[in-house]
Amino acid sequence: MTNLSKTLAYLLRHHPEQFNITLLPGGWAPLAEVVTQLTAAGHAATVQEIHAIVAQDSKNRYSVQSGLIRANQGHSTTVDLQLTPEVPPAVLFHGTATRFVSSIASQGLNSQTRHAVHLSASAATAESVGARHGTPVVLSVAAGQMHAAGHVFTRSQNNVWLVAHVPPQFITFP
Ligand code: HQG
Repeated sequence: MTNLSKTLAYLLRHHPEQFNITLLPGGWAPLAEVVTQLTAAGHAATVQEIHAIVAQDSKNRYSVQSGLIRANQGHSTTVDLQLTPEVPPAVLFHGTATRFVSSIASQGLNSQTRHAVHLSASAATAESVGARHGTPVVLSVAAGQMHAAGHVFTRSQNNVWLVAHVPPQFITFP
């Protein structure tokens, strides 16, 4: 990621207030305002550059529509993404690092600093997520059973499955 795209993620996911921006419902912000505030903060940007970042992002982290932009997921700032609950696949995957496994086995998966636990339909994607933290380990989550037990799942526009918490009894450790 370039510095501008990192700053964009920081603004949209973590600290919009540091750029004098208040996210609208759904986590949206006016694109023109984002460009103005990034530039005012010393991160010179144009609408065209932001469109290019959105289009080229390897993980499809952002959406733009009707002059608004948002991060699809990954927020730590309080946000209601207004996603519609969906029925998840029977099994989803979570990539983590080996050093977190004993804590996860006792507490389950917590959202930590983010607004939700991130799960993926692909074990390979989960492995690369886990590798960001250390030696990766891929956990299987019985999402279908969780859904049947009343846990609410949503799916971001870039296909990340989101849930508030995963109790340990729904996790299979390799
Ligand atoms: C772990 C990236 C101890 C959890 C990725 C993870 C993803 C626990 C870490 C997205 C725990 C949090 C999210 C517990 C959870 N005890 N550790 N009870 N419960 N953990 O970065 O899922 O590049 O906040 O396993 O690709 O790694 O930013 O979450 O290891 O999609 O777009 O606590 O971030 O996308 O780490 O990654 P994170 P994540 P971006």
